[in-house]
Amino acid sequence: SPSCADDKKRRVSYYYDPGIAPIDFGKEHVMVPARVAMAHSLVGVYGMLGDMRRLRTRPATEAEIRRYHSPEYVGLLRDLTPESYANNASLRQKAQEHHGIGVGGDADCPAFARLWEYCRGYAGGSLAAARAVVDGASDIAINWSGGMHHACHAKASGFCYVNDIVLAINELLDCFRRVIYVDIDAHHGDGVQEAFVDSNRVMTLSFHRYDTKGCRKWFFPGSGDVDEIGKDTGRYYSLNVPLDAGVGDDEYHKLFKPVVGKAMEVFQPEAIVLQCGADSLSGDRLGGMELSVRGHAECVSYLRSFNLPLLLLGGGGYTINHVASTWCYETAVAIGKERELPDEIPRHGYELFYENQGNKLHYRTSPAPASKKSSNTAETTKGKVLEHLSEI
Ligand code: ZLM
Ligand code: CA
Ligand code: ZN
Repeated sequence: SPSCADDKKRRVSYYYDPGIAPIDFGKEHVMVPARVAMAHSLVGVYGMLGDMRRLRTRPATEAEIRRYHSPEYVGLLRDLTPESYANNASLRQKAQEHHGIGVGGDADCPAFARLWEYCRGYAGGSLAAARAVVDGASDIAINWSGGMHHACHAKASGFCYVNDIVLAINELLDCFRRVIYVDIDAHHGDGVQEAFVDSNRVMTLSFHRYDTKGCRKWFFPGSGDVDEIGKDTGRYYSLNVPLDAGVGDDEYHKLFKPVVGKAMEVFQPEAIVLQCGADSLSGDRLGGMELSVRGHAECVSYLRSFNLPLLLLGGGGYTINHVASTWCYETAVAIGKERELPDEIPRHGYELFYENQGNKLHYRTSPAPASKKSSNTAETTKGKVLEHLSEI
């Protein structure tokens, strides 16, 4: 169980592939893979690379990706390029109609240059991270380029093509009896939930913004109601914590700690996977939530304190300077050096990106105080989730 003063060091592995920097989803697309390069650059300038084992790995193979995705879909990802998409009508039609890729100039999941390389890279990173904790070489393994929680068996969705999380969890299941998956991205972790919906060896627990169905300001992907709890053998092993827009640190942690604490107690996992989507931060272009960097990172500290093998993955995050600040700080939390990071961002080549946050890691947030109504809703939600957990 978690202890407060948690000064014990952890052996940390870290994956970074410089091939991510030039990946471009298209002009003005909100998903900017270069944010991972920015985070890496901060991790370097803060002197943390020497505190971690660097995971050097090959890209995931087609066979590894087929462990979850359909052969047809994997073949399509391999063959899709902007050129084949433009020139091969049957390939294009297959991509659009059956596999969620393309469709319109503002597509969530476009066919961009080096798409296959990108997918193999981030999936390879999450597989290497899983193997690093399986073989006991590391206590914590980090892949900020992973965390693509919406990708399905045969379909791309919400900027995600290959579900590296499902691949990594399957790798963990070869060695651990039970794995808990916690998802703090502002969006519902629907792809991971779907993959393990009938399993009692994987508990999925997503915190996300959720607007009741039929609501005018419906938030993607629209699933993740508190009453979605899994099927058959997996009943009570999929859990969801829907939140209102605007939730800040205090309200978030009134739910996060009791719910995650109870889940750890009743499920007794042997490993933890934490998707650290940074679109739940204050000021994100898409998320509409109000977490501070410390509030977000508190989720990492809390899960770290259970002293179980821990995978830290990335995810969403659309105000890229906030994303990089957060993942840098969370890397420090993993190695136990967060108190040693100066708040002033050192010069490192990307410093201009941080000007509108005053060149501070911990940029200022201004969450509105929680309303009576939203506090009541949160209490009700907490009660329902704890009730589901009491069925285990
Ligand atoms: N339109 N360009 C989170 C995934 C969220 C579906 C409504 C596209 C956007 C968004 C794309 C440049 C994670 C939906 C949105 C506009 C159908 C979503 C390209 C702006 C742009 O300017 C944009 C032309 C684009 C996409 C906004 N898409 C905002 N929200 C969501 C997907 C992924 O964070 O959870 C994990 C990585 N899609 O709401 C539409 C219904 C496409
Ligand atoms: Ca989530
Ligand atoms: Zn998201």
